[in-house]
Amino acid sequence: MTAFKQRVLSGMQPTGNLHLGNYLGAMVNWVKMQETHETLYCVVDLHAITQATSVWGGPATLRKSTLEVAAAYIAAGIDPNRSILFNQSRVHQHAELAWIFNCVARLGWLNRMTQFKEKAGKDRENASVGLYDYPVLMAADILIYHATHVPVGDDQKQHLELCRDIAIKFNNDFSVEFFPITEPVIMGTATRVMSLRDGTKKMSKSDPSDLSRINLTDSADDIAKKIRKAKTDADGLPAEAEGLKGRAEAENLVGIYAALSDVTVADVLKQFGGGQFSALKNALADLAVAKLAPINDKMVRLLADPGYVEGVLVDGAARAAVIAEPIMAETKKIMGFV
Ligand code: AQP
Repeated sequence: MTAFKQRVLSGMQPTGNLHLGNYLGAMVNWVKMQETHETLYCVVDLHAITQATSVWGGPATLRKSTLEVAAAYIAAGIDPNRSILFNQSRVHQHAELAWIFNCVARLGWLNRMTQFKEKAGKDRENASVGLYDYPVLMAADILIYHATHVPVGDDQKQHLELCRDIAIKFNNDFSVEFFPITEPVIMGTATRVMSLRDGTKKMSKSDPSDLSRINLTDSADDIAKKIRKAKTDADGLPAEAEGLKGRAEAENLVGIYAALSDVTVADVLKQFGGGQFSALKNALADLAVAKLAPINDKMVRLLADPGYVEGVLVDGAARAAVIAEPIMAETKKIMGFV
């Protein structure tokens, strides 16, 4: 069995403000993994353009959002000296490997992807081919670095299974052990943060209601307002986690509190169980502001010097390409390209 270097890759789309779901589901783990792994984090701008131009906003917005997401990474604790931080479109091997993987992945595999069905909605015929192909590009993002671990939120589980299927098929087709079988890292108490307005929907950048999510750039007043208005049910908070079953909104608020304070759901219920939601909501608003305000302040300071942020991306892309180029060259050699 080939021993692969422990390497982490993950990314987020520059399609709007990052929110608490992106932060707790993925970024908190990204920061921790810098301690234990070689880490690469990218702003996945090629993924952003898979949606309608009205969603990603066109050239000026793409540029601005890419720098904002990169600034958010740094502000949340990604150290550009320790991690390789870059934007995907600067390293052309992502797109090159994606083409090869298009010829490895099977239509039947892609037809099962639930995120495409959700994002394409009823107007499926009008969705871009890129949106359909999104998981194949994601597999290329990961495997072009031979990444062994990918920290993501729970919603990305199916895409990571596809990435493993592509690696296995490539290795089998060419009788090699070239691509690693990547492990998803889905950890923490908030792997799926739900909308504050509807506990059955995940918190998402594209939800039309801004009240549904806490953005990393929200002011303290906005955060407090959104948490105060968060949907709950008529019962108070239970003393035990069992009592949260079937109560999606209550479970979500308790889970967010647990994740932000780095304690268990049981610990939160020890403190707030038996009481009304208002006590938990007040404490949660204070906690969210305490955690997010320093990130927001740092983002504002970083974005005052966009040249610095862009320089980080340019430097990161050069370092990423040093890893990607030989893996691309070897892939072509294995396949017989002259
Ligand atoms: N609600 C969530 N809870 C936990 N993790 C989440 N992630 C996203 N939403 C939640 C994780 O954040 C990472 C980056 O996601 P992305 O920006 O690439 O795209 P997404 O998953 O499509 O995020 P959104 O907010 O839902 O964007 P839109 O609305 O544009 O589709 C991933 O690791 C994801 O798991």
